[in-house]
Amino acid sequence: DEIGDAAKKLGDASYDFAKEVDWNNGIFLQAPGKFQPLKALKAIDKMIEMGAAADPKLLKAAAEAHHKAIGSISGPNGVTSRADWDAVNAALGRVVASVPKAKVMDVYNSVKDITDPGVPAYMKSLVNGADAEKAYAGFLAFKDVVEKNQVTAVGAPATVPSGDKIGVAAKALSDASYPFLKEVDWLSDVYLKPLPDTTASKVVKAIDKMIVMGSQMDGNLLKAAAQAHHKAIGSIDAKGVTSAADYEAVNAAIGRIVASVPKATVMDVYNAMAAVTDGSVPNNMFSKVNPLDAVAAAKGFYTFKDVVESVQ
Ligand code: CLA
Ligand code: PID
Ligand code: PID
Ligand code: PID
Ligand code: PID
Ligand code: PID
Ligand code: PID
Repeated sequence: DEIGDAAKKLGDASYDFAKEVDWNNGIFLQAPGKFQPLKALKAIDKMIEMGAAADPKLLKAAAEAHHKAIGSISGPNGVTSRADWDAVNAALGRVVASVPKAKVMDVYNSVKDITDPGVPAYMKSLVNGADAEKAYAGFLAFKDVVEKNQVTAVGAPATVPSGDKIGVAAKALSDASYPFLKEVDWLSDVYLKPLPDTTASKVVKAIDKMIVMGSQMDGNLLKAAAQAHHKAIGSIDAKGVTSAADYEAVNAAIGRIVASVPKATVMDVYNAMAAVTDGSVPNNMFSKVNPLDAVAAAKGFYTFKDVVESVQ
């Protein structure tokens, strides 16, 4: 297709730059400017809306392309192969073309709102400047091809199941865990701290397991889960906590996407995350809330998972 052909040209223009970026740099975990969690959540919300509007088949293909690209990472900078670089660009171009232009510009503008204007120039200073310019020129040409192939209207929303076993179980889970949820500090910057005693190349392998799980999920249910998160963001209070009803809808939606993949795929994520997460991390989270409420939430979760497993 046209976007695939354009991605090859984009690769010619941008792979030198890709090789020069230090993808393992811990700096990418930092906020791109002042830490403003509620404004950052707005930007994430725009991405969630764009994801919810995207064609599920093309999202799945993009996740598969990322998984393949992680498999060809080499060298100290963590760069993928030229062929996989092109395949990721093509896949993302197709995802972008599957949503109306305004959805994409909403993401761009909201990310710009939380980005210090000095950040792009600083990023450029870490690579060969001429190669960055060449890559950007390639991107500008690529985006014209994407725009030419872009849809003008959002597709149908997801169909949301109701009255299913997971929906019923989500009510009990949410009742058991909402007190705990309200005690978590959602506006903390602790979630942007590096995980102790691990490396970017190890973490990317754990993220790869999530990408694989995402690529196997039912596309309609994933879209529904994104919609539920968008709605939940709309009901947060000053501390970032969503309403009890929206929390319940999120739990139900996540339970359904978990049930849509095999158990082993879920356990691969759990085991890979456990391998890069030092025990001090959950202990630290636990120390900041009422322990009885956390234990009640955990108990609710272990009951919920049996229902999920029963329809998995
Ligand atoms: Mg989420 C999970 C935040 C958008 C899909 N997500 C998580 C949690 C974290 C989070 C709270 C990971 C850390 C953890 O396990 O803590 N998500 C989060 C934010 C946003 C977001 C802030 C931004 C809007 N997510 C989002 C979107 C999607 C997902 C758009 C796609 C639709 N997310 C998704 C999945 C999963 C998460 C599939 C998980 O499996 C993971 C998770 O929650 O695993 C348990 C602990 C979790 C909480 C504090 C949340 C309440 C959880 C339960 C139900 C009760 C608590 C049990 C216990 C006390 C702690 C867990 C024990 C552990 C051994 C499992
Ligand atoms: C400017 C001035 C003009 C010239 C110009 C110009 C530049 C415009 C630009 C630009 C626009 C632009 C847009 C970019 C957009 C990037 C969007 C990224 C989206 C990320 C998402 C992430 C996610 C996920 C995902 C799916 C999940 C949800 C999420 C489901 C259902 C200024 C040059 C024209 C770069 C969507 C993918 C996993 C949140 O206009 O004079 O330069 O760049 O998890 O959804 O699972
Ligand atoms: C524009 C203007 C509007 C019209 C419009 C428009 C277009 C927007 C577009 C577009 C946005 C867009 C985004 C694209 C992004 C491509 C990103 C590619 C990333 C590839 C990576 C590969 C890799 C890896 C990997 C992980 C490794 C690092 C790597 C570690 C730690 C402008 C049309 C709406 C195409 C990251 C995955 C293996 C490098 O908005 O008027 O057209 O395209 O190895 O990580 O090792
Ligand atoms: C300039 C002037 C214009 C021309 C121009 C220009 C240049 C702009 C530039 C540039 C922008 C730019 C941006 C870059 C962005 C790279 C982003 C990389 C992200 C990598 C990540 C990696 C990671 C992980 C991971 C998970 C870990 C955390 C991490 C945990 C818990 C100035 C040329 C347009 C290069 C996210 C995935 C392993 C961090 O605008 O005239 O030149 O470059 O380890 O999670 O550990
Ligand atoms: C233990 C011991 C036994 C008792 C036991 C026990 C506990 C097991 C547990 C547990 C397992 C477990 C699993 C959990 C899994 C969480 C999985 C999260 C996945 C996140 C994803 C994120 C993403 C996306 C997304 C879609 C995108 C891709 C991504 C597309 C196409 C130890 C109690 C049984 C918590 C997939 C969603 C946006 C990457 O076994 O004695 O306690 O928890 O962006 O895909 O867009
Ligand atoms: C298990 C054992 C295997 C069988 C199995 C199994 C099950 C795994 C499961 C499962 C995993 C799982 C995960 C669930 C996660 C739910 C997470 C809910 C999160 C809700 C949030 C709500 C909110 C917001 C929001 C953003 C705000 C904060 C909030 C800020 C900055 C165990 C079946 C495979 C259910 C985060 C979105 C508005 C709080 O593996 O043998 O069954 O379920 O307001 O952000 O303010
Ligand atoms: C313990 C012992 C067992 C019993 C047990 C137990 C407890 C475990 C616990 C617990 C685990 C736990 C985990 C918690 C996790 C919370 C995760 C929250 C994530 C929030 C995010 C928010 C954000 C943003 C956002 C984007 C911004 C950055 C942020 C930028 C660029 C010990 C009870 C099982 C609570 C990610 C989205 C706005 C950070 O196991 O016997 O008790 O709690 O602002 O992006 O700024």
